[in-house]
Amino acid sequence: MKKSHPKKTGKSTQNIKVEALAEVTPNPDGTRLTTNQGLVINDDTNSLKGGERGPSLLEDFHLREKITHFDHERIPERVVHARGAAAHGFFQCYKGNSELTKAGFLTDPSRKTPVFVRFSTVAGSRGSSDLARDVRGFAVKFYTDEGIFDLVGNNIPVFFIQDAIKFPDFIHAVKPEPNNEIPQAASAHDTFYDFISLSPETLHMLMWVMSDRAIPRSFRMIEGFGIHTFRFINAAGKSRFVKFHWKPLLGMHSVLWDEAQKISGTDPDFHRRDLWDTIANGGVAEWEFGVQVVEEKDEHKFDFDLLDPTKIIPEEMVPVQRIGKLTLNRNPDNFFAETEQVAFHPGHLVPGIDFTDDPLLQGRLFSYTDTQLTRLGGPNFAQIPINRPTCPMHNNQRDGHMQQIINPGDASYHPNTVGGGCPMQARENMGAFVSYAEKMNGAKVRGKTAKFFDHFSQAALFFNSQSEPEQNHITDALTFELGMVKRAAIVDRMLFLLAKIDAEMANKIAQGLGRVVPKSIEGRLNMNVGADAGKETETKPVKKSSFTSPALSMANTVKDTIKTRKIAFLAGDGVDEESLAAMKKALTSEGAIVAVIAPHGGTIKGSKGGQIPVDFSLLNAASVLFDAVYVPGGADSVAAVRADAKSIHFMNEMYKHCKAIAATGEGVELIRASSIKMNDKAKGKNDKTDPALIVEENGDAKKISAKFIKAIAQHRNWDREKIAKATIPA
Ligand code: HDE
Repeated sequence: MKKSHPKKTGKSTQNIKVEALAEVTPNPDGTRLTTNQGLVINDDTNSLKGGERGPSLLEDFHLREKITHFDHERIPERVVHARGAAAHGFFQCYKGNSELTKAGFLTDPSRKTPVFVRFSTVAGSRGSSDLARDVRGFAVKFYTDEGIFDLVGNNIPVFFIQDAIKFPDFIHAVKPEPNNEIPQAASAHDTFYDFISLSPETLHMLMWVMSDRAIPRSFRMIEGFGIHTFRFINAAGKSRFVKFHWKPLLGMHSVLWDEAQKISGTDPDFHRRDLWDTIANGGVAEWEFGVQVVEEKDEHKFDFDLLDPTKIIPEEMVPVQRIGKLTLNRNPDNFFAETEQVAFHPGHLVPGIDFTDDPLLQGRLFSYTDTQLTRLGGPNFAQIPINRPTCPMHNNQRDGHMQQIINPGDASYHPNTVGGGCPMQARENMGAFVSYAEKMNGAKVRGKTAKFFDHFSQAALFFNSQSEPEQNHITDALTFELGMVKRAAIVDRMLFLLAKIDAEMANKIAQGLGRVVPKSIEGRLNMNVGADAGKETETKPVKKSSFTSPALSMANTVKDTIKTRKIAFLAGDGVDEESLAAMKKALTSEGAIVAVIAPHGGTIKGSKGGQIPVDFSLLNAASVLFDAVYVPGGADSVAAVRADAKSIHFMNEMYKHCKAIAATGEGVELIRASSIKMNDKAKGKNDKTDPALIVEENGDAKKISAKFIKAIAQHRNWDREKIAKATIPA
């Protein structure tokens, strides 16, 4: 039977049926197996030997070629952002923005610019878990008609440090400790907090990294930021400052730390798989592109310096204008060739966009090419298919390792007459990039302006702008992380600094650690004898501001859709078939994905005699991989599910992680059997009504599906957190 190759089916990895995976033929289109020289191979499984039981022969060129290639299959992993996942798609602007910029891809709404986007964690190795508490890289390669534009950003709008010269120190501090390479993909260790506590400029970003943003539900549900202030230049040569934003159409959502840790065990590829499966199943991941624009004349009107990457421009001060949309709709064909070999660079610009003198950005402009030379083996990495511009490319660069271009002709220099003057320079009005003629004057110094030294105002702004559950999560995260730090002096320095951001938060953390917030940190300032000595603000009181920024809280994000949410149905033989089908229809018609989880794999029998396919057995399933759970009725079904105590654990965890839970008919019994406190007269309990706990003992799924959908769209019912902490076992 003719079977198709898995690449062509585009099937997802988790929702895939076993039959579909079996549809692999080693030779789908009749090609012959050959050596790298094109020689057709007759036997790829036996090496050439001197007799059937004799030694392998050196002469076996096929064996040698195959093994040599294998020996060199790995390249150095990225020194940061090693673990990633990527997808192809396109960008389109909503309208012409020619007043702002002359960049073609932002001024011509009819253009669909191809993009390749790579998401990543920062600290972990290639094989680490997706759910590390970490920043997420959000790097976008635009293949524009004017050349490659890379927007190499993160999901947090500020960075830890203000100057590139500190980057190696910072990364050494956060990476596993050098003597034992522990811990992997975790900031909860001494060297990280040693550095943080001695570098108060890191505190604003620390608040973000301790917030829920660092443990996202999905790459598709994170924001993205260019971080640095860039410039837009229009055709008339007018320059404005600009900050870049990506706003996810599904809103921003996160998991709890307890979940993150468990997902790291049950599915360390959770984010990769989520992106892959969404696209493989015909879905898309979408963001709106936003810009905050500041006129040049307003450069100095803020309390912070626009060149300081540890500061945001609050959206309430300068609104984000949404000017286009990014759609990811195609999975890579080959992880190594595309996701691993893609080389981003913040210096890949197109006319209409330019740099500022942000000292972090300036250092990055050197680093990215430098790292690719080692990582991709030489200067010709721009010729790797994923890195090639889609517009014409001609210059006089020649040779080098792995040169792919056969350049004809005898002129490889400029200026020339031998080659007819080609390739020729172009004028600015012919589409050439010309650097913005920014005025520069100043002494050659190592230093920065006074505004760079306020390290606390925006850290406090971020904390004060969070909802109560978000603030609790930050406090818990810091208590957890500092609880892993062994040296008391480091913890004390941290407590002292955190108290400058919010005294109550610091006291709670201190309490959790069994310590008190110190009143001073003797000796700290003396350590800095450089140009910054005595200028840091950590000993000065922080002005408490009443200004908060609602845009900083995830509580205010989009909560109107259940698209691509994964809903678990717990069912066994004898399940109320009608309710199961009705709930499935209601959820899937809103774009959710339903998975039937049963005591055994294969199929289960419905109450009406139907056969219902099982997606996961209880053995393979874990609550943390789903957004919500529904337990349909059917006495036998519920009894079968309940017979495996994992189902009780499943329900308890769903509740503990504040997810939507629904049950109809006998399904309600499974909730009663768990530790969930229900608004349940039968049990004599009458707790506050929980909008995400939806039970209907005497009705079917149709009665409650609308309520269930609404609860799932809310993502979580955080109000439940305290009661769950007190009542649900770990
Ligand atoms: Fe990077 N960064 N970075 N970075 N960065 C790299 O480049 C570096 C910074 C970011 O998916 C490396 O090709 C320095 C800020 C992303 O391939 C390296 C400094 C932001 C990615 C490098 C920074 C980023 C990288 C490692 C301080 C957000 C992954 C491999 C001066 C705006 C790109 C590579 C991908 C990767 C250096 C700071 C984002 C070593 C020196 C700030 C998303 O060149």
